[in-house]
Amino acid sequence: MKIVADDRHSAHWGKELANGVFGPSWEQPIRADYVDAELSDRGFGPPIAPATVPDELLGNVHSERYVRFIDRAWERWCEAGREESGAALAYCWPTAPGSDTLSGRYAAPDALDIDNDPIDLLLGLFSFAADCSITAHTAGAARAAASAAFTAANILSATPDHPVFARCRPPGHHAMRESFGGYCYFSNAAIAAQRLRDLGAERVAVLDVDYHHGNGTQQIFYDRADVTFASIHADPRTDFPFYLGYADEIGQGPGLGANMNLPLPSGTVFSTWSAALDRALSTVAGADAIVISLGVDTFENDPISTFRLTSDNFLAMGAQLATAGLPTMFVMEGGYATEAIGVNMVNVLDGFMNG
Ligand code: SP5
Ligand code: ZN
Repeated sequence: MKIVADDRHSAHWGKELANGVFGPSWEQPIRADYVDAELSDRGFGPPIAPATVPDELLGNVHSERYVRFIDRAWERWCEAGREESGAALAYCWPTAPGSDTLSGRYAAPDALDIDNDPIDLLLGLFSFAADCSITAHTAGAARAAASAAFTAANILSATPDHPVFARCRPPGHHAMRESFGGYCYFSNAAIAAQRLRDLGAERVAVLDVDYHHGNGTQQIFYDRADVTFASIHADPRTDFPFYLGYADEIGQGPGLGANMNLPLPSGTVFSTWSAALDRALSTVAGADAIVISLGVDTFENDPISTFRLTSDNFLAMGAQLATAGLPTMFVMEGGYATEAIGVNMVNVLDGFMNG
């Protein structure tokens, strides 16, 4: 397996509002260090350095103004005299009943001035959750993660028989077309899927096994038939991101039938989870390539999750994923039991290769 990774993530450590307290995020730099160490210990690598994701691809999967916002947000926050806070967080969102939203007053691509409109207006418009903030080094890290996913897609396209792992940090699957949240800024998996399409794959599948629903990936491809999205996750009635991820979200327009959500209850163990994976695999069958959004926050000791997968279960997960028999790349998503994240993440890759 080929590995794509670099160290530009390391200076990004956001703050999150959790249980009423604004403090260091669960999504911390050491997560990547544990994964890198385990990869090296178990003979994966050495890592390939990413090529730079083109602005055109970022602006296609997201939008030009959103990308500019992510690039400029910290500077705009500092212009407002708030550097000492350490993290830029929204406080007012366009969600109150009757508010104009991105589909209304601000929908036109040039309806906003990213360099002059109030930073609080922009933060509210371009985010959906207070678990996610922007620091001095967020844009650089998010661009590096997107670049790793982009590069992994390039490699997979050139050598489809060789699986690739993009060790992305920050993660991406919650990032929507024009909205950050859930520790995610750019949709790494969507960038990889779009890149695979651009390089000639006619149908791409994204399979999301993170504990949380991949609301961003779903939204980006919701009306498209060329990218199938399937996700196994905690019931959004009980878990983040709460408002998307229900089983009746099946795509729309040309994409009708190309979106599958498999929400599972709190306390789910691997036998149940694995049966859901069989259903997901049946819908991605026939794709030309598959992008797996690999979060290991389904682990029994994850501090923010309730599923009960064991470290051994991740080996079996990898072996089961391999039964799809498709050109496969992985992008790293969540997992917050930091000392176990390396073993759990690499167990999936090991099970995929050797299971
Ligand atoms: C990529 C990814 O996995 N993002 C997850 C973002 C979840 N953020 C909200 C976490 C709230 C956790 N509260 C649970 C308290 C359990 N004691
Ligand atoms: Zn997650």
